[in-house]
Order: sequence, then C-alpha cells, then structure tokens
Amino acid sequence: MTTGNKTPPRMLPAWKALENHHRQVVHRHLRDLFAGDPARAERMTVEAAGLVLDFSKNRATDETISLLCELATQAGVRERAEAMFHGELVNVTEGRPVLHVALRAPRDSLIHVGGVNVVPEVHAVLDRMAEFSSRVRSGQWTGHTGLPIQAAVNIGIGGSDLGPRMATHALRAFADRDLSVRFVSNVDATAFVEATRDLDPANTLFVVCSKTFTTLETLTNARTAREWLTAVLGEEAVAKHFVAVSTNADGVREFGIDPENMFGFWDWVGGRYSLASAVGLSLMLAVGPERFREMLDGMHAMDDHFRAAPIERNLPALLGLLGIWYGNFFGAATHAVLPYDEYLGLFPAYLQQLDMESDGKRVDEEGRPLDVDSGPVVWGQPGTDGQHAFFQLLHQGTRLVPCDFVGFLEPLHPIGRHHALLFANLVAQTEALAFGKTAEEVAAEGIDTALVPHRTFPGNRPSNTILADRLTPWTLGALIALYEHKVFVQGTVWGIDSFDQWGVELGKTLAGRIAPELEAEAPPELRHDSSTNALIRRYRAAVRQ
Ligand code: G6Q
Repeated sequence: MTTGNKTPPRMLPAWKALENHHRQVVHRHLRDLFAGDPARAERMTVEAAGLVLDFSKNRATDETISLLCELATQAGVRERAEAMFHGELVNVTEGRPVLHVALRAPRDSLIHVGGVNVVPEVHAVLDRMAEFSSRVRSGQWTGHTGLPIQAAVNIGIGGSDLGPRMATHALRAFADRDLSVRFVSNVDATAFVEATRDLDPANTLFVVCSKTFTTLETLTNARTAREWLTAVLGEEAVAKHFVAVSTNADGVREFGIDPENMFGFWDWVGGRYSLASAVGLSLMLAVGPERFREMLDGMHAMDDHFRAAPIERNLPALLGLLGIWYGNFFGAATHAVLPYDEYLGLFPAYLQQLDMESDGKRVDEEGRPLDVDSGPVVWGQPGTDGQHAFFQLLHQGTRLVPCDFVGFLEPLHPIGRHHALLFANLVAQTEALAFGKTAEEVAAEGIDTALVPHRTFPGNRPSNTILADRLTPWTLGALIALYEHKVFVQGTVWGIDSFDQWGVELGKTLAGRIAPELEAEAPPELRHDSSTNALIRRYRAAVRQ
C-alpha cells in the first residue's frame, strides 16, 4: 500500500552520493562560497506565485542542489505529486485521496474522485459560504431578537482552529472591524470565558467547526456556548446563532444545529490542510468572500507552480530538499521560521501543526521503521522580537538551526522609518548568520583579548529568505501552499504518509479513560502506573476538599 518511494531513502543512489558530497563540503564556509562567485545570489533566487526565494545563503554548492534535485527525482516526487493532483489514494493508512488542491482549483477544473468531478461541489460550498458571510457582514442575517451579528466565535481545535485563526490574524488589515472574530479551541474553560466575556448573546454567532463532529474539546466548548446563549435567549435562538462546518451531518443534527446551517466538506481534506474549505468560514466572515477568493487564487498559483516547475526552480521542492540536507546530513533537529511581520505572529504555530503532524512519523508507508530522521521540530516567532530573545543561540550556540526569514517589501502601515528598520533587521540577520565576524575582525577593533572568543561570530549558519511585495490574501495563500508542498516533498523522500496522524490517538483514548476516574463519586480502582495513579489521587483529593 504505497504511493511514493518504495525504496528506503538511504538506499537511493542520490542519498549515497549526498553522504559523500557532505563529507567533501561540510567544512566549506558561506564566506568562501560567496567570494569569487558574484552571480551566486542571482543564480540561487527563484520567483513564483508572487513570492521570491533567495536560497543562496545555504551551505550548498551547485553540486549540492543538483544532487538534492536528483534525490527528489529518484524518490518519485513528481509522480507522487501527480498522484495527489489526480485524486489517487495518497493517504494510504486511511485509504483516502489528498485533495486540498481541489479546494482552490478554478471553477472549470476537472478533478475526479471515484469517477466524480469534485470541483462543482467545492464551488457550490464556496458560493454558499460567500452568500452566508455577505448576509452576516451586511447585517441582513440577524440574531434571534433581530439584532445584526457583531461577533463570530469559531469553536474548533487543531486543523479546525489553527488555519482560520492564523489567517484571520494575518489578514486583519483587510478585515471588517465591525465584526469581531474570535477563536475558542482549548477545553480549558478559560478559553471560552475570556473569548465571550464582553459579548452579548443577542448579537453573537458561533461557528462550530469540526470535521468529525466528535472531538471532545470542540463538543464540550460548543455545549457550553449553547448553554451561555440559551440561558439568555432560550432554545429557539440556536437556529440563528449556531452554524456548523463539518463532514458529519448526523452529528450536527444531533447537536441541535439544523443541517441547513451546515457547511460541508469531504474526507479527502485533511484537518491541517482544510483552511481553503468551509473550515475557512470564520476567516471569510472577517475578510469577506472576495479577499477569501484572492487567498485561494494565491494558493492555486503555488499549486500550479509546484506541479509544473522543474525541481531545480521549484520553490516548495527547494525548501523541502534543503530541509533534508540539514536534517539528514548535518543532523539539524529543528527548523526556525521567522516572519518579519506582526500579522504573521501565528504563522509559526500554524506551521508547527502542518509540518510536525504531517512528517513527525517513525515508520514508512509500508510500516517499516525509518532508518533516517524525519520531520524537524518547527518553531519561530516574529522578528524583530525574536532577535532580543533566542537569536543569541542562532548566532553563537552550538547547534545548527536552519532558518526561513519571511518578509515583505512594502508595509501595510507606512509610518515613519518603521518599515525600513524592520526590513533592515531581516536582511542584517541573514547576513550576520551567514558571514559572522571572525576573531581577527574582532581583535582588529581593539577588543580585549580575553573577550575576543565571546565576541566572535562563527557564521556559516544557513537561511532562506522568502519575500513578497506585500502581505495580501494572495501572498498569504501562496505562502501557505508553499509550505504545504514543502512538507509533501519531504514526506515523499522519506517514504512516509504525511496525511495521517495516528500519534494523537493514544493520549485521547487515555484521557477518555481517566476523566471518569477523576469525576467518580466513589474512589475508583486505579490500574495505572504509580505516577499516574498518584496524580489522579492528588486531583481527587484537591477537588473534594
Ligand atoms: C489535523 C488533525 C487534527 C484535527 C483536530 C480537529 O490534521 O486531524 O488537528 O483537525 O483533531 O478535528 P475535528 O475537525 O474532527 O474536530
């Protein structure tokens, strides 16, 4: 049951060639790679879908890039991408196609699943979402007492939260400020209480967003929301204050939401790949249907680029392959994503799920243990804040942390020198990481000899720079799709299923067992290990005091 690379990556000739090549180039410094090669930056810059990728500040020669591209070819990246775009069962452990690309395909595209073209269904849902959001935004859709909606609260978690939450934050400059869009995900009641503290049930709309409509956190929060609302407005108010986004019409009906007020999607949309589906409804409420479509167009432009561009000029492929170069050949365990834009504050957290849930796997598609490392720990925070916090380790720590710097040429708020200073910092960091400052340079400044080692920057620390003109719905869409396909490329080389997430199941099952033990009146018979038993007893003792 495999769609990708059947040969374990280490057995591929290109992998072996890269191991040899790594031994030859590991000590080469970016200072030397740039010296005497004035065309390096130009050669190693690619543009697509409104994004520019400068990958020249990587510890890679032209030969490295060509060996990495050869690896992608030998691993069948092209073929597997085509399989994905054609609706084949790329998600092998769940026996499903993987078609988030269909969610942003133009109206006249043909993408078949089981002989049926899914594009018309996709657009039918998008049209319903557009109609509904326009009615809410214009005040035509009113609450139970006739008041226009002023707050929309998305209740969802994981893939049903992170995408719309991140994008609503990212596109706030394009949002209707009369409508407050909020997000509740955590089962910790604090999340619900804080999100609704200043809201009036009479003008609040809940969007209950759950693919399965069985998720504990979401259903618990949705029940609390219903009680919060009906305590003031009565049961009959639910119809005008709750809509659902789900694939499970029965679950939605059972909860008490009219399936008329449900926006559907399909099992071939993975949670963390679902922003372009009805899961994006709260984003559409915030920015309106037109901006939402612009985001889909940006995603689609990147999809087209990924599918058509040669690997050596293919942005997602290059990012993915360079990640493999550091993770598998230099032993880098983490990857930092550093957006130089306040609006992209949630982008690293979004990518954490996208990347770590997709490629955080220990066996290949066939179930064989991997003998190479898979996905890295992804982390990050907007610059320039991070510079005053963890960048110390990036510059002078003992670990190699490859970084992606994401920035924009034009500001959304042109005030004074702010943007020039922001952009100067982005560029300066990539320069400092790559080239550092030698002990000789430090000594030449007359620094006390004892301090020279402390003030030396070794450099040779790799980064990609990803730029767009402005942060718009289009560029955000292109950026999201860039990372989606990057993750795909890496998963294909490692031969894993990037579209399942069995690793989240065990904890869920155990929590389902432990909750009744915490809540039981009589002391339950505990059969866990001594630590788990003691923690449960401590909780029971505290709540029963
Ligand atoms: C994402 C995962 C996971 C999922 C949540 C919410 O790819 O599958 O994060 O999105 O567990 O699931 P529901 O949408 O079914 O509530």
